[in-house]
Amino acid sequence: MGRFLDDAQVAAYRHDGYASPFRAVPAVQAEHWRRELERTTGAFDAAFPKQPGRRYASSRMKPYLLFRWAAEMVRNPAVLDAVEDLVGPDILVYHTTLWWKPAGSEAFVPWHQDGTYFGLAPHEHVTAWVALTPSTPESGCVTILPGTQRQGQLPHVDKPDPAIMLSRGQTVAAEVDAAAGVPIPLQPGEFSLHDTLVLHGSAPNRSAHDRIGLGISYIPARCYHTGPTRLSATLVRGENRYDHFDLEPEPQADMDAAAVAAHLDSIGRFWRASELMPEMSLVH
Ligand SMILES: O=C(O)CCC(=O)C(=O)O
Repeated sequence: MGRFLDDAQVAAYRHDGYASPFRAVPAVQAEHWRRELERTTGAFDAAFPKQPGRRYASSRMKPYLLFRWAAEMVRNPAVLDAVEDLVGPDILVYHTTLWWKPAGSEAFVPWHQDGTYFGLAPHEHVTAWVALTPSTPESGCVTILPGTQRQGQLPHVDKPDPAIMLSRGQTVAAEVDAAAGVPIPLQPGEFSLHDTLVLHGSAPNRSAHDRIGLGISYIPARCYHTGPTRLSATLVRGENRYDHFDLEPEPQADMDAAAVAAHLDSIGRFWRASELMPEMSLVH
């Protein structure tokens, strides 16, 4: 018996490849995190400006290594209880992406499977998408193609398009029945869970407000990276009993020197891994 999800919810996740919505924190806490997010990412971007044509350690990747609000989010007890019901008690954060879709933006996410670009085995990774603003069909919420995880890993192609929020425009190469898509709306402080192989994407933001959420990639400690690079991850529950990853430190203060160094080290390992495994993406 689960600690957060009931048997029917676990069964629905296994069958459909997702489960939603669940509450992580009250809306007022989500609003506090959103304000902190805007303050801290602004400060980071000013201190470490993007250098065109060069790789840079974006605060949109693994923000939980830089900022206290994100460190708290990836350790949220309700989210971890739900993830534990799906993958067991030893849980690592492998990756995290800040999905910030500005008001009225054409940015979108094409149909894809997360597992394609993570270089992980077995395919047990779960994404928790935690909303910090309303995420609705109008604002371009995540849309799932239920049951598609049962097709296994599908081929993807790169489709360079500046409006695509994935680093290389990675898109599933198979025929997709978009009409079968199920939008998963969330209110601030709510979260959804989706399987690493379920096809999903999201449309442009047609609303007057930014749509912001944190996509947290949780893995059971038994998962390993299939490439030769030793990657790092954060232990958030249980034990790192398989030692497949070096453990990352928790930031003690926003963007302090140790946090910036740990973030750069972790992202740098991803860069190296992606060079050795070209199918990996840096962002997603
Ligand atoms: O936030 C989005 O629009 C896409 C999210 C996504 O692809 C993911 O969390 O895996």
